[in-house]
Amino acid sequence: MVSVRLRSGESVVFLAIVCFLQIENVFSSPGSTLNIKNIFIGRCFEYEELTKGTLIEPVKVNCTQLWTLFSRAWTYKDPQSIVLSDYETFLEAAKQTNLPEDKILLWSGTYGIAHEYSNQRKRYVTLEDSLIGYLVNGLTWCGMVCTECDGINYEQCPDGPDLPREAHQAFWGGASRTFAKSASGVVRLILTGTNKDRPAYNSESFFGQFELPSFDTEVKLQVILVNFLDKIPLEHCDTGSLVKLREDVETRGLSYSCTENPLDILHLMCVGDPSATKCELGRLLEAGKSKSDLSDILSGRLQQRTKITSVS
Ligand code: N1C
Repeated sequence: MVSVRLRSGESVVFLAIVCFLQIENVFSSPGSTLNIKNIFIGRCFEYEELTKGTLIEPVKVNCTQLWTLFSRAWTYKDPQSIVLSDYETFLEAAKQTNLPEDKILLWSGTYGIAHEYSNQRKRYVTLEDSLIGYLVNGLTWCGMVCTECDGINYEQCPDGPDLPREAHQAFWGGASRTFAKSASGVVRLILTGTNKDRPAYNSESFFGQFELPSFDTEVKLQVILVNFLDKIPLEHCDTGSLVKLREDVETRGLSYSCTENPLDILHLMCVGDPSATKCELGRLLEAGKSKSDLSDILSGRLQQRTKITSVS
């Protein structure tokens, strides 16, 4: 405890600062999501319905039992003390071993575009599209040691940097490892070379630490390097951290390939921002294409023409 002696004017200022800091603290690290139990169990029942007509095989699980296993990992516990093995029983019970071959999509630093691309399990399947990820995606949870409560801290949960590394990584580390172990065939990984604050590949990321080391040796890793519209590409498939990724993948005996802004991803981004210079109209203009090319785009014949051009 810190004791500070203050004159009366100063004490008002001091109190104001303390109040401000406390409000800041509460807002910067919220407590567990209210009604987390109901949300979890509701999502679990909903998952059976959501996955109909998608790449996911029908799922039959005991939702209340899954909540019991999940909550047992962290309720009535100090969040600092949680380790990956605490979640193992839950992960084992909730894992899907029949995930579709060639359809797993991983991401690192590219959550948004990866989920647009996966299209709610219709095109690809991300961890958040699998049962384990879906149940808790976007939720906050942490426990507290208490006798007269439900063992859940709804006031405040420590931020990642306030936790020991193992506690911080416990859930998503275990979930990522479980997911990667079930992946087979071609596995896609979306990275970005346009973020000035982080390299495209970081061996300390969840991907680097938990997914890459967990792949079956038959897995073929296909990197999709996304250069976001109107951002300067800082890395390319054969430069920067992508070189290290290739080495790390090949050292594990896995096959590796990398493509930069493939057309399907580019078109997806252009849907949200059609006037960006990297979008088709801008690209054609930049390439000095004629006005008739532009009218082809408008009449929907672009793709056909592009295919013909690339063959000839
Ligand atoms: O550290 P990252 O990326 O490489 O982790 C992403 C990687 C994905 O392929 C996922 O399968 O690991 C899996 N994963 C999640 O699915 C996930 N959902 C939410 C890892 N982390 C996940 N989160 C939160 O995002 C988690 O709290 C962690 O801190 C970030 C990781 O994001 P990143 O650095 O962009």
